[in-house]
Amino acid sequence: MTFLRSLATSKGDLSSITAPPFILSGTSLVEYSKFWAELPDLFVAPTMILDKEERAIAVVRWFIATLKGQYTSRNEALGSEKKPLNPFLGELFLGKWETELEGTTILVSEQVSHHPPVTAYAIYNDAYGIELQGYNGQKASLATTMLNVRQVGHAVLYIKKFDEYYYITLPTLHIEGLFYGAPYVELEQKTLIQSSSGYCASIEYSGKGYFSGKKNTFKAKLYAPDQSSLLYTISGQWSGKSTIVNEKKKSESFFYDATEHKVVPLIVKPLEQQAEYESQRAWEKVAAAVQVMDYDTIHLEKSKIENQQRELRKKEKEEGVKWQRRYFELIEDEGPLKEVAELAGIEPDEKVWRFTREAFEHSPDSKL
Ligand code: HCR
Repeated sequence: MTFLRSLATSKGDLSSITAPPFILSGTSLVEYSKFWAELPDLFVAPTMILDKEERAIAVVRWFIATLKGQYTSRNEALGSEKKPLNPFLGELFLGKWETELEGTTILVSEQVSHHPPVTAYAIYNDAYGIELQGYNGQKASLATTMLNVRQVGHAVLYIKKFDEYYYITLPTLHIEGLFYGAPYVELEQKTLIQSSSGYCASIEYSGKGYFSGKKNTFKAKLYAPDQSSLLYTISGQWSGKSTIVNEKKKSESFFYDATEHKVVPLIVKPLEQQAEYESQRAWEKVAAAVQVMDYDTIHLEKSKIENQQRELRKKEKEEGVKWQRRYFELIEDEGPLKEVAELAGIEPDEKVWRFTREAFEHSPDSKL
């Protein structure tokens, strides 16, 4: 009852929901940025493709491949969707992927706002000259049987060799199964991936039934610059198999199989080497209590962190200072990205969070 009441009164702020212990996760939301690059081979693949159209397809393939981790991995590993820990302001999650062919891919994820919650991230691989950065927050509303979640923010993929940007919007989602205590995510509406080269992909999502009767289905259309013609239609399940149709040749071929691709685990420093503001170290005691469903300890340890944060905010107020974000800054976007967003008719955010790579590289945090 407390859970249902807290859902009804959450006023769009997911962090205010009090979930029962079996729905709690010991993982902070700041960790979720890793899902963008758990498949480093697909992440760097577009950098090796000279043809713009083929490159745009490779970007769509990478994007589709990220969805399984982002939206179904808790269900697969833990049996249902879970409520992540609410990151505190300044919380960091750092790590790297080391793979034989792709080399090092680095992840920097930071909680840049607490009210409303916003996480910013940067992921880059210098050997291949590719970088993804973005930020996201969530606005929720309760419908009769489900929780609707609209994502705020966007991601930007940059390929250095071609000086090419891809502006990526985030899907809306809803959480079903709440009243049976077995929540799961379904994606809805669409994602746009607009390239500075002009190519644009529109990816529509549907749950069970609408496109094919199968869960987690999507239909993506890749358009030529200026939306002059439809080049490809890609469809199938983002958590399973999909195919691509070349609309000129009317030929169909294999696109992606999410069940075949193995994720590469992110390497995170051992807890004792992490700074106290790093996510896994900061939440260590809460995460351990979540494991054994010890609700009193969860509550006690969470309160310690929350009180510490309250004290910090109070002190800042008294001293008339503002919390300095570590590696991201909120700027007015006057650069090329604004034009890329406008190409797809996307209203760009007035101010955007952008990575300050120099600050990160000059800090001890960059020793991963
Ligand atoms: C909605 C959600 C928190 C936000 C999670 C986001 C949107 C975060 C950014 C990632 O890139 C993508 C992503 C994936 C998750 O599926 C999504 C979470 C699913 C559930 C969680 C709610 C806050 C949980 C509410 C409590 C439930 C179980 C009632």
